[in-house]
Amino acid sequence: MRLTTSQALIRFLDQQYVERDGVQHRFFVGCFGIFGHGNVGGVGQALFEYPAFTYYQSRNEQAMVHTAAGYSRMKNRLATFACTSSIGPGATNMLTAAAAATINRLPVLLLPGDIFASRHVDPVLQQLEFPLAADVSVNDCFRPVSRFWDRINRPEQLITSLMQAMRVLTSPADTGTVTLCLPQDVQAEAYDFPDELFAKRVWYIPRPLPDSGLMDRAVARIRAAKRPMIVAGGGVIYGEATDALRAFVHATGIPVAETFAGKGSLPYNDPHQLGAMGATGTEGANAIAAEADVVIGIGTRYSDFTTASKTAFQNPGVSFININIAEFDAHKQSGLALTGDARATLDALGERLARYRVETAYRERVAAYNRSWDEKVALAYAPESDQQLSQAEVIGLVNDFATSTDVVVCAAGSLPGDLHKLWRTRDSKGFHVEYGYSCMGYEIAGGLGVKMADRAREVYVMVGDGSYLMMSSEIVTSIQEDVKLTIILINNHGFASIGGLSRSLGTEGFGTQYRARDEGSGQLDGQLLPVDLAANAASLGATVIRTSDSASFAAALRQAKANDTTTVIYVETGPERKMEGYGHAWWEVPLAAVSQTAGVQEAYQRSVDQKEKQRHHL
Ligand SMILES: Cc1ncc(C[n+]2csc(CCOP(=O)(O)OP(=O)(O)O)c2C)c(N)n1
Ligand SMILES: [Mg+2]
Repeated sequence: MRLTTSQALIRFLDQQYVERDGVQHRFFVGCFGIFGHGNVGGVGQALFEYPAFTYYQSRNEQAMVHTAAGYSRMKNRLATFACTSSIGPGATNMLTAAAAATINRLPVLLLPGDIFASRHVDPVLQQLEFPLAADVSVNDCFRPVSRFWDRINRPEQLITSLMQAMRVLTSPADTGTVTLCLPQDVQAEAYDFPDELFAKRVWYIPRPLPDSGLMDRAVARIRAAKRPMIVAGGGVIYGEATDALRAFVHATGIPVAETFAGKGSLPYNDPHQLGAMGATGTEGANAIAAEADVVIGIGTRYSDFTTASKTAFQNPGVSFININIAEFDAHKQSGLALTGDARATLDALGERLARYRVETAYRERVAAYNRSWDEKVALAYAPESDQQLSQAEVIGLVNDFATSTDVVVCAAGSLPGDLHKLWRTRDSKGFHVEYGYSCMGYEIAGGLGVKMADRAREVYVMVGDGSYLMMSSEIVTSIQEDVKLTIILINNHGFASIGGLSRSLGTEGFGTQYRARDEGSGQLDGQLLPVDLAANAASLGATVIRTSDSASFAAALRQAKANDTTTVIYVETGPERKMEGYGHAWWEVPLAAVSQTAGVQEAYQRSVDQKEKQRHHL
């Protein structure tokens, strides 16, 4: 079939399916894009001529990739979008979100335009010339943030490259950002492509089991354990292993603590549920982790927030068993690596562990932690005064109002830690906090993808003023596509999270408030900036409700639910009523070894003490 590179590409994408557990899913639901000279006559023309493959417009290339990632996370990686950009800035705008998708192990297909393969007109508008090597363009920046990268310099290269692209995108172990750079001239060049390229193709997603000998060892180790615990990561949810996990913990009594991506693996009120793990962890999770003799990590990357910067697991004899589809992660913490599918492995382990059960006293202690934590949550939710709301009260109001299947979306600032601790998650897809890259700007763009993936759920995007100012543009896309979001915009006049961090390091919140430059001091410590974010949101087309206290906030939630377009609930929160850290809830950030400030010197000494607790787990 004689087609341009771009036409062949779009036809191919339209025919890709994945199959897991006997169910097929269309893998690409369409293509997001912003056109420029680097793609308008290529991929743009192909989309124009092939409307069955839906084109979606975005305001910002970074945002559209976040939307694709949010969508694929909500679909447990069984579907995603392609994203087309022009060359140069349109392409590099996608870099941040490309890294975010790869870190979060989410499939997205990027199609950045690239400089002319012919080189005849170099330097084309927006080309960065690299004097030492003529085959380098800004798109080479995508290499370290992609799980597969190629540049299609001849139309027929597409044939082999697409097969690798699909293998990686649909591989639970290898998935992440796939980048196919498309030189702008090659996009429009024709070739006689084989018909088979355009036949329906189903990529089978297997559920492989780990090596049987390793399973024997894992079973022996768990049977000998007195204080085993599970750290549930995103892999439990993406692998749809939550029912298997519940059956496993109910049979064995082994408790569960959850990472950010793993929150929702068990309902918040399951008696085996210890809640959030690590630096933002609950009292119970961190107390049990400190004593655990065997830690079973399932689908987790063991980020520093999870391990409390390697201080969480203090039992001198602690060892790790890691169930992970990616060998890379399965070996972390020197773990016994059960490389395999989370669900299949849990089922098989459960069978082999028949009649194993942790001691009753241990179970009861875990159940007591579960109950006492929920009392702390209730206290945090309860209004402290009828003055300004605190962030915890806002979280409580949203959680109390949301139904069990509604979704909270967040990414950066002080909200993720508070949500990790305080959100009562009742459904495995109810907690969507991007905390692999903690990328300010993900919230609204990612939330758009979440809602596109499941329109039956209300999606509550919780976003700070700092993140909102970085990327609120996708409110416009939500109006354009009639994809309703409820956005809770929390204004605390700057970077409260980093302000708190800065104070804890002795640097007094320097540079973290949105204040004018003061003529006297010459610093940014003057008046609060006269920015009206509510008016800003209204100007983008959202319905905006300004709230000031719990009654007006609760009323706004009801009104937002009745609305059928994107609604922004604006609230200013008061000085932080901070949740304290529990147990080994440390997070390592570097501290100045030399300083004139007493606060910095004291903080440095505290960090030296903490560092003594860091372990290598060899
Ligand atoms: C793109 C990006 N830049 C910088 C940071 C570092 N950072 C983390 S939280 C934060 C402040 C977020 O401010 P806001 O959204 O208002 O939330 P708050 O801290 O006030 O809760 C910053 C600057 C980041 N995570 N992402
Ligand atoms: Mg803020």
